[in-house]
Amino acid sequence: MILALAGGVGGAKLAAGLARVLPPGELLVAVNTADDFEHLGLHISPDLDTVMYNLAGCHNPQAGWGVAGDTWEFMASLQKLGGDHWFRLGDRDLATHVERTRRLRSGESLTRITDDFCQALGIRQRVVPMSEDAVRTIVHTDGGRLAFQDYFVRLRCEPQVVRIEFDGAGRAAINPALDACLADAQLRAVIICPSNPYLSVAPMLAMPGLRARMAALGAPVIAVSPIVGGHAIKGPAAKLMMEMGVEPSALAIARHYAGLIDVLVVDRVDAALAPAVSALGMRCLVLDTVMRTEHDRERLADEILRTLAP
Ligand code: FO1
Repeated sequence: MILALAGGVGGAKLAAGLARVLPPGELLVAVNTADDFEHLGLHISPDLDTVMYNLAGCHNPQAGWGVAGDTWEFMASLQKLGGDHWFRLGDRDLATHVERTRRLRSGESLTRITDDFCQALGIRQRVVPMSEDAVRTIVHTDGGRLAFQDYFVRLRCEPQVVRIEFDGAGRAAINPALDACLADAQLRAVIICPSNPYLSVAPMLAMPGLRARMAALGAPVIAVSPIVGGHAIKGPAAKLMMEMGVEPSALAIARHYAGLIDVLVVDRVDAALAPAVSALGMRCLVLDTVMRTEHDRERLADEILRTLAP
């Protein structure tokens, strides 16, 4: 069994690669839900959907989020009516949010709904929200306190970040499937996908017990650096690090995860950092980590899995 922790586009890409190389019953993808929010009366779970669409192979490859070939008639009509149009919901994607919201309101769990959506999309691996409890990322910036999607999408990550809060994380119960996976004697590794460590992975690790359980595992915890050559592959990770006084580098990612991970996967361009990463008490694995093509995702997943004991 392999447990992957994912959030955002980088996480979804590696999760999709793992799904291609592992037997379906041997992968659990636990997904960040701290980016979730209520918008236009709908419950939006961006990271769950990004993982789901990537595993189903129907993701929009340009944006990374949303559905391939989607149309924007709903958004255009909404804009005409003077409605909020800063968060773009494609016509096909909209069906996911409407149906999820309807089922949540009728009392079904996000886990159950996600299971059913995955089945409907032909996904054979298990994808679960990190928790059923609401955890919400609040970004404290030079412009004040912002809900995550206001910071990320509406303001395009422009405000300077002072600190990040995960409202509700301290009271959130780990998803029972994630809990069971961590207790499973067959667990071969936990892979922290190349998701933003501060925005996508940190909310998961802020849930009581998760970090300690991972640090105490017999199985290796492997993280893939989302910083390559001092830059984030996608998104605001490098900008955020600078604003928080950290020089963006794969070594800074190693320091960030020190005490939790056994292995850090860095890109070949960062090979020179390997001795400094190892000096932090973890193994440094140097691979091609940039996933431009579907083949890259599969190859990276395969190379990581090959390093595990049989
Ligand atoms: N990201 C954007 O930058 N702009 C959008 O308009 C946008 C809409 C959107 C709709 C549905 C969805 O599932 C994701 C969407 N995202 C959009 C991506 C998303 O907000 C972020 O990538 C994640 O929350 C960060 O991981």
